[in-house]
Amino acid sequence: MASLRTAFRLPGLAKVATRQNAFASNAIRAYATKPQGLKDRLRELIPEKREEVKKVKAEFGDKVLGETTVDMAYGGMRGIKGLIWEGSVLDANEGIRFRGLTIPDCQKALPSAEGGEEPLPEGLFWLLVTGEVPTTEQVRGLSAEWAARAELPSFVEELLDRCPTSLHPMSQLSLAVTALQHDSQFAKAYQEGVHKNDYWDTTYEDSMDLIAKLPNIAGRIYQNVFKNKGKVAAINPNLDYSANLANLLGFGDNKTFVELMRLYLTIHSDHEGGNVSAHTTHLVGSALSDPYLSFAAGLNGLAGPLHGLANQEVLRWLNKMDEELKGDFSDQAIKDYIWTTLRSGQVVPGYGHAVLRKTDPRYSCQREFALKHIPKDRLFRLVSQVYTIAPGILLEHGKTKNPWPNVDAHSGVLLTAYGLTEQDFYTVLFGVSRGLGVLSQLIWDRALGMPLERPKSYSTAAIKTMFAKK
Ligand code: HAX
Repeated sequence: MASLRTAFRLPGLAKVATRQNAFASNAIRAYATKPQGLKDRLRELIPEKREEVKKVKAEFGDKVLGETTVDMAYGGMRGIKGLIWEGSVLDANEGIRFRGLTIPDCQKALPSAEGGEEPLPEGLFWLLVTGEVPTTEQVRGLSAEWAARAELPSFVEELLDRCPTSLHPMSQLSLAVTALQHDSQFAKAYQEGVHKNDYWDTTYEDSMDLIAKLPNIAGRIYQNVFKNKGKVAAINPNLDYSANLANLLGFGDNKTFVELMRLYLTIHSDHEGGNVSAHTTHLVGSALSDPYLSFAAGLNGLAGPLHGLANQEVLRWLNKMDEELKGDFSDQAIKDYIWTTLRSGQVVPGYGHAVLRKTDPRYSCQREFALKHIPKDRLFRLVSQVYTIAPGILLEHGKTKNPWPNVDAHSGVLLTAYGLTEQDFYTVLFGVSRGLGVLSQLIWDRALGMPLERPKSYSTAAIKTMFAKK
């Protein structure tokens, strides 16, 4: 782990990181009484990073990143290189790297809970914010800090309690996050005339508050909608973020489910900057909308069936297959079912990706988890069988650029195996995790003075005028 820590620091930060290590044990021991540990580290990093970006812009500012074709403009801007995102990079064949670390690297390097094996999402957040692998003590400190910030204002609890149970859980999540804007420190500081150099400070505070409150929101939605307004457990300050979330959902006694939550919240957090939820949060934040408004916008994008809602759609599709095939899971029956989906003009949910061209490593690590913990689960075996069949059919169908499964093809099966069978809730868990990625970037957006985002658009008439004669 020590070598990974050394190997994967942000470029240009090695000196500070070494200094950090030198005083780490004292600083970290003091963490319990000094809950600003991560913020202190961030405060040290920001001037260096500002300097680095200034130099990069001065040296490479006029270099060309790529060209834009008319097809790209009509084609959802696929592949246009026009965003800066610090926390993660997605490679078409390899998949995601968080600050240089693959998912298996994170599983090895990031601290786990006592008695657990999976990485703690607190560690991933620290890594995303600082570019450094945190110590176990730093991660424990973050768990404690989030627990201390977790309480919801009573009007947000009431708002959720008044929602009809027929309102989709993602709409309720977005509503609650928007309502939390009432207490935004960023919005208040802006009204009071804060200097732009200090925007990052209240963005950090809002982001930490918001992340801390997400489990309470998710737990309340789950209990209200699916458990007939069941009692929501209290946050336990001695537990980590995922264990508290599992408790709030009512699955805290199941150690493997808690481990699943730790893995789930880690791998769903960040997927570079261009995906809908990440880009939307970043875009809305660029108008200096505060973190609550920015993240609520991102959640509204995550709630689309081509993005995060695909995890719900996968389970519906599998259950419908189960129902229609009446237990006949022969390869031929599954092939026919997939072809029926395609011929009716629908997508095979959980398959394909705008960037990836191989099996999503987030799928693979969930498959590993299933092979370890639920190898004989009926639905898992069905998902595994679909994995051997669907790519071939999608290739034969000839449209999809990537016939391989993405993260959403697997997550619902694991949740179902542990009793969390309410598919409409799945994207809420994705949303809790996504907060870690997009809010860590939002802090850097404000620290680096990222400006208002405003790409150029053209009408079809303008395109014709530009190129018709050429
Ligand atoms: N089933 C059927 N057709 C598919 C397909 C699938 N799984 N994936 C792509 N296609 C189709 C597209 O609809 C498109 O058809 P048209 O030319 O008729 O418009 C064609 O293949 C080319 O699409 P593409 O370039 O391969 O894919 P895109 O970059 O346009 O879209 C999507 C990427 C993920 C949206 C797409 O693969 C899809 O709809 N997949 C199913 C839904 C899904 O699983 N979404 C979750 C993605 C991961 C994620 O964001 N999680 O949150």
